[in-house]
Amino acid sequence: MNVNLNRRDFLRSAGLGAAALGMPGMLPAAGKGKPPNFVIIFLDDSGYSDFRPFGQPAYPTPNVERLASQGCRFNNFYVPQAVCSASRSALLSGCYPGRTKVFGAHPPGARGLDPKFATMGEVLKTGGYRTAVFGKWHIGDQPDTRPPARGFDESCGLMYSNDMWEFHPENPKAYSKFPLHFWENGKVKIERVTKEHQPMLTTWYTEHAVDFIQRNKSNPFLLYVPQSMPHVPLFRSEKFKDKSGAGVYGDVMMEIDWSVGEIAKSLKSAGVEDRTLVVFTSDNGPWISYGNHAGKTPYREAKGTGFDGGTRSACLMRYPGRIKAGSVSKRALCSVDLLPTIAHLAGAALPKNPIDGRNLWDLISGKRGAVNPHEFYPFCTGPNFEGVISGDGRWKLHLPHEYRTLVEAGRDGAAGKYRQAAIELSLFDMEKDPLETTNVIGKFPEVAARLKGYAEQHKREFYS
Ligand SMILES: [Ca+2]
Repeated sequence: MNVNLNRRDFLRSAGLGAAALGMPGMLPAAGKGKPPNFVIIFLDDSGYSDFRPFGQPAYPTPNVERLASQGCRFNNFYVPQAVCSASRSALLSGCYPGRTKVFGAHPPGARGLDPKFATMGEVLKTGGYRTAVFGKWHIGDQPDTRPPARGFDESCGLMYSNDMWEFHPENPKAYSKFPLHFWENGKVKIERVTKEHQPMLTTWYTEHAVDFIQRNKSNPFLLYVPQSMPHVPLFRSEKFKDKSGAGVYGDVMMEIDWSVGEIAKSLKSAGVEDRTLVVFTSDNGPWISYGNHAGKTPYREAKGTGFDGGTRSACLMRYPGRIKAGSVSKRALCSVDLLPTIAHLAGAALPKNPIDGRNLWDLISGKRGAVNPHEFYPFCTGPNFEGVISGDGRWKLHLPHEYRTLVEAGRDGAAGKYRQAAIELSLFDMEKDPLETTNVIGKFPEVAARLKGYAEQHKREFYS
């Protein structure tokens, strides 16, 4: 067999593609039993240190801790851009922002991810899965780009960020033109989301998730829960009001932790816990401009930059019997890899369009000797390509670029102030210097040259 054949080519050449067979889900990679379920809990703007065991926040997060003790904690998980729409479309399409041209955070009414790029929902539906998204979509707000058109059987939530409404702290006039709708299955359920509705978002998404699991225990499913929180404006329901003793942010995180626990309980009571891969992570780092309404990261800078404070997210994966309980991985991986990895586990055919992610199941499951097949991962902010990280996570090269850095944080829901700063061509040794403080380009010119070559290749392919 030609070793250059990818899985899709192989399935096609062997006449075994699920779609070609017309018999979905016939090739579970597990090789035995029913194909696995997938639950992806994707937070919005949560900081790397917001949950134990990644940090030591001043509020309890027992359910996330339990998930960590039952699965693997990935310390070097990256998103290719630390902004909402770009990060979500990378997760759901397996493609870098440079390929899809989904950059930044899209305003209400935006087209979003071009339907020529298949979503994880479409991939798994072809594989015979039931699919649902309960939460914040933000990769398209047109009839052909909302969840029902993009491979999700069931959906509810917001089409964009919960601050894109009449009370936006910096731009209320622009956003008040668009009432913030709450959608359910392709229809507007709440015409204008108010301050009375926002506190219920986490609860509503959770209730839908729990119900979806119970109704789908006998067939394979994909459940995507992109929580609106802890994106500002922060809201929590009555049951968590003043519960944390650590302010509104602490209450919000306790409610998200509760949601994780409810979903875990539902998987257990449905009897599907052992054949479900649960992924828990965030679309990007904390929005530190909001001060006491933002999370925390130990890394440099934060949301909206190409530094690790923006692009490195705390990530947990649990798959009993397949991923070692209580393990820790320092291997680099990226959100674009989840689509092909999940397709592999489901025995579903990859999209027809080219993708950038790779099946990393060997690396994720801790197989001895597994290597990351990526030579590099690119990172960008908005439409600006900013550099690459080596596939082993050791080295990070910043091309010269500008970035925003905090001058003064806001408080209690008010935004703070940024200024523009600039970084020259810089190489960081991420093992010795994960905080990106010391440019070692003079010491490792050959490493820098190799990474610069990758960066030029990526730039030629997607940004010229
Ligand atoms: Ca976000």
